[in-house]
Amino acid sequence: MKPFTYFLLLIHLPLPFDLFGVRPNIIFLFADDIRAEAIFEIEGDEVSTPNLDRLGRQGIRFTNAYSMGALSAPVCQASRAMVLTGRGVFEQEHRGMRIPERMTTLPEALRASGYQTFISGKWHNDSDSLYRSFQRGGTIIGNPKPHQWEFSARNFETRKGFQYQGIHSTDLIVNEAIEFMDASPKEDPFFIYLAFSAAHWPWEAPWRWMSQYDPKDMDLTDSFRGRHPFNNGELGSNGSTTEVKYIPFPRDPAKVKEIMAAHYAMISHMDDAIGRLMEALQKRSLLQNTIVVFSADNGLGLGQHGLLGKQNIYECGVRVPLLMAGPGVSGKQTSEALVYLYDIYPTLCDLVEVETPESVTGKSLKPVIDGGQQSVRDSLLIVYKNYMRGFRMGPWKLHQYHVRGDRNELLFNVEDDPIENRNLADDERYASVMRNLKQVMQKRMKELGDGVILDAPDWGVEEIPEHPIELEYWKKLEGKTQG
Ligand SMILES: [Ca+2]
Repeated sequence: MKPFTYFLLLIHLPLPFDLFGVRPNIIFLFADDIRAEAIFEIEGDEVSTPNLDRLGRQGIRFTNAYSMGALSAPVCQASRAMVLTGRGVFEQEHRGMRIPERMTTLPEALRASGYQTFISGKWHNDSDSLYRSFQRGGTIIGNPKPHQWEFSARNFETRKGFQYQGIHSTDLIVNEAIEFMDASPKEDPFFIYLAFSAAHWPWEAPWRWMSQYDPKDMDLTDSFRGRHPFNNGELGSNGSTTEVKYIPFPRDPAKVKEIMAAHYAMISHMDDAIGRLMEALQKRSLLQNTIVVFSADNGLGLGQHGLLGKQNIYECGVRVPLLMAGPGVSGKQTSEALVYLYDIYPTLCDLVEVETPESVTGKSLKPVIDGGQQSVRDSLLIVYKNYMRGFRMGPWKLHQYHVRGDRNELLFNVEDDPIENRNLADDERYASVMRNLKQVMQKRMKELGDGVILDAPDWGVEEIPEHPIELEYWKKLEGKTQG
């Protein structure tokens, strides 16, 4: 064979990185509190995200990506632990607060395979796992309070806490990532984990973006309600357990629109910063050899079903944007495969040919990315404390609620009705669908380590106390969490 033909053959075959050169870099952009339909242009409402749209077109978008939920009110902590460990919510310790050494984190696995690992932004888990995972880091942020440009933080390198005052947290962490790219040794691939504070409360962005969104122009979805039809266990005395408790029942549409406008401005500002990061990659000729992942830890209810926040199992709370682009991920793809956030870990390992650690139980999406498979699982279980269980299979989503003896169930066809606006649970035509779903759901629950027995009078489990009592309870038990 002529050397040239041989070369042509080689470039069409996947190359073992160990033998033929450096593995691709990875940038993991992890946003906070962004529901799927706020980002993806096809489903999208009024949020402008040109850079994320472009990335989505270059790679693959997973339109059925979910956080599995949480067994405690700070749902982000469980979600981040799942992403970092590649394990489900029932396979965490301390509800994700602490990541024990026996669970190898994604950055830890990459680091062991020669990656330079870097973090900037939010870390809601323990300190030991943070330093096990990353060699380098910038500003570690808890929740920016009182402002996105003024908050207490920790310097990763000195390990010291300090009072940050400066540019918006979004610009800060993107700048730190660019500085890291310039300082990192060129012979090694890098893994950059950028955990945005956007678009979590406080909802603040520079005026250029705030001025683009007039609260009066915001469209409330058809699923907007003044209050939730029944107690889901997390409504609290004034209607919310979260930072948005200042909009009591019945929700005031004008107030919800104010939050929407600021939240969307924050997303557009983050998109602009991501654009800057992509430009920086291009200028350094790194774009072709970098896998970019974008996702969010959970969604955010903004008046849907009368709910605010993310302590729920509706699509607005648990379905998140997920896109991947770069080497090994060909463009213009959309996948409807049912995906958990904790599948990202084994997927990235497969894409860069790093062996997935045994502690990982997520499923690699590489067969879907390569086009050989349509899906990696037949159904998804979604969890919130011991009050709520959701089950997605085919076009169906079944909700089960148990709050101190009160039971409720809802059924939606989320393919026809993605905002879960038409409850079919009381329609006799769907009685057998519901029975079947519930049966499979119970089976999958057992497989996933869920102790709930749906037919038992008390679900066969103890009630997990309501937030914020619960937070105090866990703090006392475990010591203070970091961030
Ligand atoms: Ca969050």
